[in-house]
Amino acid sequence: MTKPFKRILFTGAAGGLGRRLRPHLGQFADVVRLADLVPIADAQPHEEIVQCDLADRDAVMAMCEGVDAILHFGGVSTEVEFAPIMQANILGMANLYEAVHKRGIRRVIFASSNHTMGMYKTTDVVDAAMPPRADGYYGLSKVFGESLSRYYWDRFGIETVCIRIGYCFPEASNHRQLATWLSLDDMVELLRRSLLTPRVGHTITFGISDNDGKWWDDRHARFLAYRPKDSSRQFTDAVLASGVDKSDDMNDITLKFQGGVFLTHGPKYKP
Ligand code: NAI
Ligand code: 15L
Repeated sequence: MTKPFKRILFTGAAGGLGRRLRPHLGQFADVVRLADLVPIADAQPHEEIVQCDLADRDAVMAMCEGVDAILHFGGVSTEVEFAPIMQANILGMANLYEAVHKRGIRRVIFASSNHTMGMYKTTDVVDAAMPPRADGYYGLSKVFGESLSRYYWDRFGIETVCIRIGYCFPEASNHRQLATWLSLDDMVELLRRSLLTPRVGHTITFGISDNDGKWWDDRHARFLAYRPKDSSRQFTDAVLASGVDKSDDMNDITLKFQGGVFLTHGPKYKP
């Protein structure tokens, strides 16, 4: 069977999502190049393995050789101090797009995050045309990634789908995760639509399943025709029975803002 791409690159392959997505990537390309800062074991016949620090410009250039499309999931994935975020998510993103441009790669799927909008309230409904309101350095680094990829589309015609992933873990176990959950199968489907839709330009889409009480309106990415098959509804009873975050105290910043516990990192919030 002919596959859509000859070779795709997946960065962040040793991470939580990378390990779960790995068995699903072979459908997209003859060769899947898996890259990470840390070693990756057990290459399958269709896989190539590259160890690469995104902050190393020459190594990133080499990592991108012979690649037709990139799924960029590598980097710091949570709120920490600025220095490592700057290296992996800001310098790393700049290195990646420089290589994408020089190597003539036409499309990137970027694992952005809901923390680009973490300072919107949980009573707000956010769409992709609304200004980003990051909740920390991590969210800001993803805003940088979205803007950088926009620049490469406007200036050089390189297409990017930025997926603002909600919470892509096996189970939702609190109210926030019920609103933001994304199943693995829906993630794979969103990647498929992002890779195969003929023209995507620069698109921001929200990576969530068909959950109740969603905070995000995906109207600007409707043309991707992503139809989630799963829903966090399957976890609702267990979350309610657990009694977790029962409070509806809107002075609690982790309930008031979409960023949730990420707001408890870094400098204290001042209204
Ligand atoms: P993770 O932290 O488990 O994996 C990230 C991978 O990136 C790690 O294997 C790490 O070694 C690698 N990495 C870190 N710094 C690097 C560097 N300088 N050079 C090369 N590789 C480096 O994160 P996870 O959960 O797998 O997430 C993957 C991507 O999706 C991340 O970009 C994250 O920000 C994004 N995302 C994930 C969500 C989720 O629900 N899992 C939600 C929103 C966004
Ligand atoms: C993210 O951006 C993180 O990468 C992931 O680990 C989760 O914390 C997720 O957001 C979330 O908002 O729950």
